[in-house]
Amino acid sequence: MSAMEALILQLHEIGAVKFGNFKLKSGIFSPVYIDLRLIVSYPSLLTQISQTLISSLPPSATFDVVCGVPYTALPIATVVSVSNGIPMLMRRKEIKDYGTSKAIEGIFEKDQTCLIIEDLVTSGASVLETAAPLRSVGLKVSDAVVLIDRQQGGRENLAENGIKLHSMIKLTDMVRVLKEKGKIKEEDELNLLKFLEENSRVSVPSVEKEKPKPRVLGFKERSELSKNPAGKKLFDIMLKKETNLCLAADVGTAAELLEIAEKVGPEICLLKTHVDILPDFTPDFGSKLRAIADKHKFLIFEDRKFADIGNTVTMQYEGGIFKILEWADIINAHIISGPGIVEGLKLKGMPRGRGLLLLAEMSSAGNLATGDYTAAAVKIAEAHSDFVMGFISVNPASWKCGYVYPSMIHATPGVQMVKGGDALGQQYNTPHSVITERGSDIIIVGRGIIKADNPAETAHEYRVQGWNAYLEKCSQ
Ligand code: S5P
Repeated sequence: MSAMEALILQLHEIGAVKFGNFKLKSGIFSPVYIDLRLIVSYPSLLTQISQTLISSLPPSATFDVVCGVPYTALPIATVVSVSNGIPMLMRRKEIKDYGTSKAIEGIFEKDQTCLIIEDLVTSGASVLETAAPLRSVGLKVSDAVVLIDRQQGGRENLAENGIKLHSMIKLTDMVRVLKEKGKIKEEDELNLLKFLEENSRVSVPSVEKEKPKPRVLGFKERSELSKNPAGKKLFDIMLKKETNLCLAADVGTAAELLEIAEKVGPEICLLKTHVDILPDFTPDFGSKLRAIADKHKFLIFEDRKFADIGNTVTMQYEGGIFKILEWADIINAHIISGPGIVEGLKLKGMPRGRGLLLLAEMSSAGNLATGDYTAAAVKIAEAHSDFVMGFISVNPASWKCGYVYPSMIHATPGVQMVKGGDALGQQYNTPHSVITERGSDIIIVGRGIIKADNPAETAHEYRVQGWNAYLEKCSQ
């Protein structure tokens, strides 16, 4: 008895192949039903299948990595990988909308070739669904190997997409062997041959073809969607002034701050302060800055990074020396203490038309605002979208981008003309990359402008780069 015949008999014995009248996913009735999920319960069979799969490949099918089609072929691919020492990749069926959002997990290099491993092929749609994300990350896919080919068009559909299908067992061979060994009746064999004749080409369902990309909404449409007055105002200012530049005015004194606000004011939509670094802060600082902001039409953002419980932040927001509530249009907060912090700040800020940015991500190396933490910030923002106007974020495209949450504004710190960092963990990206690749809305620039010989001129350059990147994104 050949190895293939022995394998067919074993599959039949464990109940992985059944004859009768079965309704398939596509709605059609089939005289045979194949369920290969069972093989995980038979380790020696799983090993045998994995070894035969690889040894049945022709020498022309060369590859560097293997990838199983989720889910049934994952254990097969794992055994192939482990027993042959070939690195494996995994394709995520559900892509996380936070963290790295990778569709392909594992290490590979561009232009490496990946062999797709599948348990059963009908139309080939599942293989194509796995080939698409592999190809989109730069891998080559030219061959797929399958345990059973149902001979219903998969081979042809895959060939049309540049993938050669290698099958260990064809359905007709399986039926012939089972008939010869007395496992099925002649009637079963005839039924199956008739079925295959009538269903020789199952087409790839159209839903599996590429979906159109969502359109990027402009600031005008997004302003209409914003539920927060400060958020709406900021969208409108950006559009009117044609700037998405925020100056991080981290200068040494209040006097210097008011001076730079006056000079750079025409270039910016937002001015960000850290009032607790100003040794000459006086109670009239807020009204002086407010006057400059009104003159040059920008909003004021106090980067206070509130982090305490709800009750404490209400006092920190309106009281103390700084009386932030009086003069800052926008504040920000960490979510480490939970949603109570937003409720506390909202209590004070909402009646004054203020807005809150949540720190969903940070720009500094090794920060902990990633993954589940970022996702939690999004949840809290959704629950308070009347007060939360957006996020401090670094790579929003990897979790939620403008067209997913068009009402939310994304403002990104860590921006300079060249990529790099400082000695204390700050990490810089360029204006173009922040707005286009990372999917943000506003560039927050500090030392890139304030340490320049001519801050006003330099701010103008950042403004042009940031705005052009926004226009480029909208035209895509
Ligand atoms: O993750 C963050 C969040 C903020 S608000 N990383 C940051 O750098 N910031 C602030 O952005 C930081 O406090 C500083 O005011 C500014 C960046 O300044 P720069 O000089 O590095 O451009």
